[in-house]
Amino acid sequence: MSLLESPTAEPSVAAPSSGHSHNTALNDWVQNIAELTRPDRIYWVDGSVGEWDRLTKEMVAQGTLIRLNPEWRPNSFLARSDPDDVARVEDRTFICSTDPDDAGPTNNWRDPSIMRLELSELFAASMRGRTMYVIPFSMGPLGGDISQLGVQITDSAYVATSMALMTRTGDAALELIGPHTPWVPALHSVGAPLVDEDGTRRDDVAWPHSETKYICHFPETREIWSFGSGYGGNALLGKKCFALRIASVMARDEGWLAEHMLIIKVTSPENRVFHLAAAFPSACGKTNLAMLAPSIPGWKVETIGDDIAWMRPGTDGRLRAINPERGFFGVAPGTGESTNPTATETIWGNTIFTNVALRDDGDVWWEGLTSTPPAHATDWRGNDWTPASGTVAAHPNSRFTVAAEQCPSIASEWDDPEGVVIDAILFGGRRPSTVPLVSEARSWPHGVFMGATMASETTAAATGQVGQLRHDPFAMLPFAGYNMADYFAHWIKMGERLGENAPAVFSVNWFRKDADGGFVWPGFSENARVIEWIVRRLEGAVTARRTPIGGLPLAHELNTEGLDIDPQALAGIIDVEPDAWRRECASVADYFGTFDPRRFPVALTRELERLTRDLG
Ligand code: GTP
Ligand code: SPV
Ligand code: MN
Repeated sequence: MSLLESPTAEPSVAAPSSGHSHNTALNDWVQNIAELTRPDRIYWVDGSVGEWDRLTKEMVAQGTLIRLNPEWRPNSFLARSDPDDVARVEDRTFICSTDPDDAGPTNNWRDPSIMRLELSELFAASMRGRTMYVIPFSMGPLGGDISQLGVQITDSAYVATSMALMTRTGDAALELIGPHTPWVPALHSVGAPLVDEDGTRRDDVAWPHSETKYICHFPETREIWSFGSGYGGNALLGKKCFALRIASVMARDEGWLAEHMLIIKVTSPENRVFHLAAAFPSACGKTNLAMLAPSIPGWKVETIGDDIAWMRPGTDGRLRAINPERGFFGVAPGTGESTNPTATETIWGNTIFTNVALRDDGDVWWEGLTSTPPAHATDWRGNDWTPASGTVAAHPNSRFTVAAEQCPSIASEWDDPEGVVIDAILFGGRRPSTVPLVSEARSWPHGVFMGATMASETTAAATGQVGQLRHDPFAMLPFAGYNMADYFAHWIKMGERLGENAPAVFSVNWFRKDADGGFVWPGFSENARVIEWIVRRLEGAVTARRTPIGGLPLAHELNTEGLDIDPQALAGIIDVEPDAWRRECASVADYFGTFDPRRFPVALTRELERLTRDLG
């Protein structure tokens, strides 16, 4: 049966393949949402290959997807979004806790009962003429102790197929939701009904969305309501909404961590294995580091996750991490043979591309994929494009969506429900000045200070100005589901609980610029040299020069063999500039002052006092 076949007047609640859930609350929720949103039909996603084929065919017929030339890119598709729906909308993202102080000064807050009313009005009849997809999913390996279950309702087939790549969806997840199993309801509508109040039917467009957008989280009842956008983190609700905003609240309550971090497995030339987690803000290099192909001989990096880490102390008292996702939603521009060959291999096929350019031969292209652009292409808006056009061919936040299994560097442990033991945590952002290439925290509270004082230049991953330096603590500014001061306190507490077993903490910065505005550090595969120094520190094999800001490498202990970098330039990025750091302290003091002192951990105030004093 065609999914978008002839409409019926009343929603039919018969599930085509999977039948209903064993969970009454889930069945009731689906029924209630159908009554509210009034879709033409309800479809329970089963997660089968046949379903993928059917849905993608439907979307090609509808104009939402363009099938790429299978010779170059089998079973792959291009979607072009509406130009007004291209990234996360932070100013439309809300934490709806009863007490506004529980959302804190870094989040937008709405009263939950008022928001619920407003959303109910927006969602009323919002799916008329459309299919309502019910997507059971697991964040994390199916049945794992650290994993969590959710169900997304959406009226977008693009979202349904993307969820199938990004999470473990379908019957297998549905089966795990027993009569008393907790699950997170995640409701999504693009907010573009095909039938009006008066019954007038209109044709669908390639990328339906609404001018009115709301990405709402109810931390106390663990619910997500997202309206009006079909793009990325706004719409794939397992990702930022669940795995970060809602999960961070669960983690606070239950004593674990839900973080905006990649996870890698590093094997040294001596065959010793280490696992690192790293928090960098959006579009600041997580996918690149997660898929690092080291430039230095003997080192191996394997991928466990590229965006989110859930970390919990294990029975042995050590911190264990899983990647709750099943795929990558990676930034396309800047991803190419020279920067991230592993990613270009990963996306050989079975990939959904969004807002990249279309080559005349039916393959995709974006800035940085190849050094020579195609002579002619169709840009992300669907217009003719040539290198002389003076515009970008791919949107700066264009993305690829692909299953993690396709990544040639995926670690065998990536699917292990027990997770991996984390040896070190890295914090980094785009800092053109001040912050050195790498430094080591002297203690857990100092490491939490490094995370809390992170700042980074904004990127195209969110709507708004690009290139503005802003505080982005733990790379979680847009993703913490509760008061950031409480979040800092939770990190301090986790360190107390982990004690001796707490991972080491480092700050890294690939983005220092010289006077001409060029990057000082070559980055990408050369970042392996910094990883080597970090691992050698874990082994106690190299020295960290003690400075007020933390432990810095000695130039001769950083492996620069075969590296083309001016020694003086390198010395400049592994040093402390006292004046710049004094200004940093002033900015951090102002920033810390924005939090409620009753919630703000005194350990961080002490760290700032110590740094200020030590700088003299
Ligand atoms: P989200 O998926 O948005 O959370 O971001 P991410 O951190 O995974 O972003 P990603 O790794 O895709 O970042 C891509 C951008 O970072 C591209 O513009 C890259 O060129 C740039 N980038 C990544 N690594 C480096 C590096 O080592 N040096 C420099 N200069 N740029 C880098
Ligand atoms: C980010 O912005 O950090 C992303 C992309 O990972 S999105 O899923 O759109 O939030
Ligand atoms: Mn991200």
